[in-house]
Amino acid sequence: MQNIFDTIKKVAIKIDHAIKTEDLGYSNSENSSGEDQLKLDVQCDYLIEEAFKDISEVKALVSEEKEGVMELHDNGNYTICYDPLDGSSLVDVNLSVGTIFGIYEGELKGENLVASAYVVYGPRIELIIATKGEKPLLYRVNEGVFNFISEVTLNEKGKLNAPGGTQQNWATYHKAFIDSLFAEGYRLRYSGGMVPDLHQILLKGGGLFSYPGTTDKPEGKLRQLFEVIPFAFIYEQAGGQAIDNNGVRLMELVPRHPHDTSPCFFGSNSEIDALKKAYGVSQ
Ligand code: AHM
Ligand code: MG
Repeated sequence: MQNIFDTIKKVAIKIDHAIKTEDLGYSNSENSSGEDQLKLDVQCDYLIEEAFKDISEVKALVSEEKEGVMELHDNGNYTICYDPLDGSSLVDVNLSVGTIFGIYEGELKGENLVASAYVVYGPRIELIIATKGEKPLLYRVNEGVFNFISEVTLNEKGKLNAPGGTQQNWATYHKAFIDSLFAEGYRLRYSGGMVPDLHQILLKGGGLFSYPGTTDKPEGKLRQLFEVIPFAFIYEQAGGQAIDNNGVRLMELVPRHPHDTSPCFFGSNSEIDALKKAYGVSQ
């Protein structure tokens, strides 16, 4: 596994360089979710594929930017599911973006995720790595090297509210709940990139990030294998919770297709407990 984390560190530096130097135009292709791919999405996907292809522990790769599973080494133990450049449409306005990795052993489902990691490309490059039974670890790049900074722990209750999805398409009970948080004094913190938005809540001690099912997207937008499950693992390891609209732990998700999505809510305990109450789902 260390080999995989070292590879993530190396490729993160290359992706950061690509973000800073590559063409920001569209490619001539769509990804599996029907979204136009930027040249940068395709380039970052290629950098990750190249970085992992000779690592014998890696059985297969599944990417947000590829249709199917890319088999690598028959005897490898791990399948790495990744979103090469989450929030890539924010690069042209110079906001932070990220890369997300979920490392699975066996069948691709939440309970088989054994580690996850994400990189934030912002004013600085930061990396969070989470493994079973341990608090997530924060690293920051200094002169091309990732240095360990600290463990990350969520407080029981936070102050930030990051409400995703188009409000016009929210359910009334969801809008009422989000409004109640603001009425209680929560502050809006939402950039439109789940990596920096979830990173901010994690490092500032807590709050709520939501991307609900909406009338136009009843199953939400965020993808289970590369986005939802890896972050659910990190939030739980940090002492928080991550659930779907039925109050079920996102770690229990079993995707039927690599690109399946799910409504998702990540936060510290107080906000997630309040959300369960508002949604009328069990505690
Ligand atoms: P992407 O993987 O195509 O970049 O999409 C994921 C991003 C998330 O980072 C963010 O939370 C969400 O899409 C925002 O989407 P929207 O603005 O469509 O609500
Ligand atoms: Mg994404």
